Amino acid sequence: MTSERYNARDAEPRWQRLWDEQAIFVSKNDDSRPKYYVLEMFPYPSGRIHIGHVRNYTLGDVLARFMRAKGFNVLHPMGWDAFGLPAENAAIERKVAPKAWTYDNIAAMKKQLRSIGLSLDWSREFATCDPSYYKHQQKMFLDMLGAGLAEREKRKLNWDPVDMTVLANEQVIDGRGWRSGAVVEQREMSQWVFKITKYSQELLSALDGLDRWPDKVRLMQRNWIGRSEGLLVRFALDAATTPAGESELKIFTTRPDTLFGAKFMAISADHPLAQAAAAKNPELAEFIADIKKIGTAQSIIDTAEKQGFDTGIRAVHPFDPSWKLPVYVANFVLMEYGTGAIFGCPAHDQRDLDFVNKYNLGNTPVVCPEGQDPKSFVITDTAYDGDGRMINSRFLDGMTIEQAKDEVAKRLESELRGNAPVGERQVNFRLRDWGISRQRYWGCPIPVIHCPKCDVVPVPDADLPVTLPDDATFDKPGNALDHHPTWKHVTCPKCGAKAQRETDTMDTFVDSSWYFARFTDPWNETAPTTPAVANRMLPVDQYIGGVEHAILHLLYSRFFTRAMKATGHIALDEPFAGMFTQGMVVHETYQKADGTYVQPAEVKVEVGGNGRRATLLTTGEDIQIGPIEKMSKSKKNTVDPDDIIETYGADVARWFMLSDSPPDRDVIWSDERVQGASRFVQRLWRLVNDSIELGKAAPAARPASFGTDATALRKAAHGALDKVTTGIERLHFNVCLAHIREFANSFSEILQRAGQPAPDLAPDLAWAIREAGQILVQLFSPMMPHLAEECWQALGQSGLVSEANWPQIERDLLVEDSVTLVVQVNGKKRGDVTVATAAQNPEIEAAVLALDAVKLALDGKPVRKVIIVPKRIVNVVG
Ligand code: ANZ
Ligand code: ZN
Repeated sequence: MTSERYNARDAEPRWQRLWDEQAIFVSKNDDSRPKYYVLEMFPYPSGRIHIGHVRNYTLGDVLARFMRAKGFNVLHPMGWDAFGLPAENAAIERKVAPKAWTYDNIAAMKKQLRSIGLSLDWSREFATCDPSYYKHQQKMFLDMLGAGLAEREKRKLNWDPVDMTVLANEQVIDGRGWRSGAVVEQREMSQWVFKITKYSQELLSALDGLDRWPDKVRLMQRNWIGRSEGLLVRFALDAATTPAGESELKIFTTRPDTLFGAKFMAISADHPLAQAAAAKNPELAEFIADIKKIGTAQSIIDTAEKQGFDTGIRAVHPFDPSWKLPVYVANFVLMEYGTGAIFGCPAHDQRDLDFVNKYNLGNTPVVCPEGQDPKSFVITDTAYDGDGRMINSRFLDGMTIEQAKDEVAKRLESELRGNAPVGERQVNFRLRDWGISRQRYWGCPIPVIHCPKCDVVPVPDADLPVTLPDDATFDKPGNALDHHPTWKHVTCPKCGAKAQRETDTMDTFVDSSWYFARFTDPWNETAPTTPAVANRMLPVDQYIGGVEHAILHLLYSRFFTRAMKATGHIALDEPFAGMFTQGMVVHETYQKADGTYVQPAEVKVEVGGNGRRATLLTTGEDIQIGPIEKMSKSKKNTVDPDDIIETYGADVARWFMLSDSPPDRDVIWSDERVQGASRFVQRLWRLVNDSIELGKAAPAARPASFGTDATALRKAAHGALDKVTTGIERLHFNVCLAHIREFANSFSEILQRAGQPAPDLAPDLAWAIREAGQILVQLFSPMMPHLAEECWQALGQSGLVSEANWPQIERDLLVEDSVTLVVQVNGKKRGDVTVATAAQNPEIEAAVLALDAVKLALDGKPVRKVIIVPKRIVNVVG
């Protein structure tokens, strides 16, 4: 029996080195076994791995190790999402070059990742800021330009009038520039966009086929794409009221049924009619300038107070020439959606209701909920958007909403004004084309040249990549590429005239929209992918990442895959066959009396009579235990993976991450639980070593038959094997861990019994013990690979457990050979009985009637009937 403790600090680096030397996690593209591609969202090289990464990569690693053991050619690569603003901020604040900062961070984080013991194929590593990566991205941009999937478009941007620079949405804080504090303006500028809207319907429809994606993620994507079926309606304008004789206003509505509840019309500040009216009305012009100041972020627009300005223009109701509606310019109407104009029906739309309540325009309900008396149905502060029957709506009265929608559409479609119908059915999508231009240095340069004669000229393939200059300076606000003295000055590849490079770089979401494809053949220098390889290795079988990327990253990747297909780089539509969103790691917060936060490491938490109490380690002062929140620097409730690994080892960190909650839920970090995991590691180590002692007596050949103890142990082992196997396949890792614990418990009980008095163990039991030891080690090897290797070696196995095949389940051992039935007398429970599974009814009946509890309950009365519900209940009727 071993008295030695398992020493993770010694063992973990040793096994990591060995895995590395033997390159066992490197997958070969010409491997003939079936492939399995596991991918976790690659990290941004911020400088340090955080605990969320540890969880994310551990989840993927368990699956990767398991699938490898199941005989798949597992592709499990890692890289770096390396472009982005923080590197530029570091350059501004700390005077380090973005490139040096980024690669230093990568080196540091790679070292940390290695210490977790992940089974990654590092031979495929790249960073998106490597010119050897973005070169291909530039090529694909040009291919997309050729295919009409990339275009120039005028877009509104946040403009900082003091710093004279464009700002990203996150650089606009409360309507002001983050550095200058100046009120941000909106400016129209030419931007590069990817034509994702060409795929709106397809991206929507294909969601139905993604049955291994979380429903909530699919729903989020559906809402983001936002398909609505509605009606375009041309409202006539009262020409006497329009600024330049305009005669109609086109609106888009999804609720044509509510037309008789209309109280006003509203147009966007950018609508041509608003612009024309403002030209003649300085007050309106001022109003428009005002509402445009709030930035382009949708969230701001959605939450801003509703504001409007009556233009004096009057529109005519399409079903009643005598009915005039005022036309407002309103801050909640966007030019980018529909036609940039609406009719407002306050009774059935909350925004419209807030608006009319502010401007006293009143409301008329036109849909009455079932069971409600139309005469008494009034709307005050809450719009009614539910089902019902039409009221106050002339020829629509009594219809359902659907019937009314259809009736209005039919009438307006067949009514002509000029030569065109007044109404036209239309499908609209919320999804906008993807603006990819960023006025930033640290991104992938957009490979075009602007020539005064030839306009936009693609950079010739031979000149790719367009690389970033290393000597950019960051002492001025704005785009360092633009400031660079020489970089942008080039000659036109077409006509030789003096020309300028595009100084915009691509949105970093572009970088992450195809990295999964590049991993399939990162060595190809001449093309982004090797289609034959990419088509075989893709799609990613299981993608794992945070739900914060559920919309944009996944949608962009789905689009980009289609664009790559259209330009011949790949032959599939959907990049991720399985998607899993993991929960966060959360932790209690600790605050001093003055409200400042302190780190968990600085606090001592004790459990006493009146609950948990915390004090500061240094001074002993009382600390308030706050709510459990997502780990964040500002709340100081973070734990550093390095510290945990240093103190307990990677296996403990991994086990803890997997044990406490289902992987899609948040897990609460708890030191006590981590210590529990640490104790469990030692227990397993002892258990395996004890089993080695006892298993020594085992014969080499499998015994012909097994006694009771041996069979019980084998059932426990194979039962656990069965449950852990299906558990891992379903990513129910916490359940797997519970089964491993349970098996370890029964294993140790049997060992204790077997080991106590009898030194000469029965050969069949010794054999079963040896088998159980091997199964146990293999079961926890995906979760705690270092401990597993150490045990595997101790078991005398040749080779690595990381390379061993998953154990074969013996299905006969899974069959339960006895069942327990509830025994009732006259419907009341009196006990239970355990019988052989194969037992026939007369046998069961006899066993039940022999029970003392049954005899007692019958109290001498004769038995009239015995009803047996197979495998569940026996009811004795007396
Ligand atoms: C009248 C109406 C009555 C509306 C009612 C809604 C409820 P979805 O479903 O998202 O497509 N709308 C149209 N264009 C708009 C724009 N550019 N900016 C802001 N709002 C706009 O939404 C369609 C509805 O949003 C349209 O239907 C329109 O208001 C509004 F009881 O028309 B509705
Ligand atoms: Zn030219």
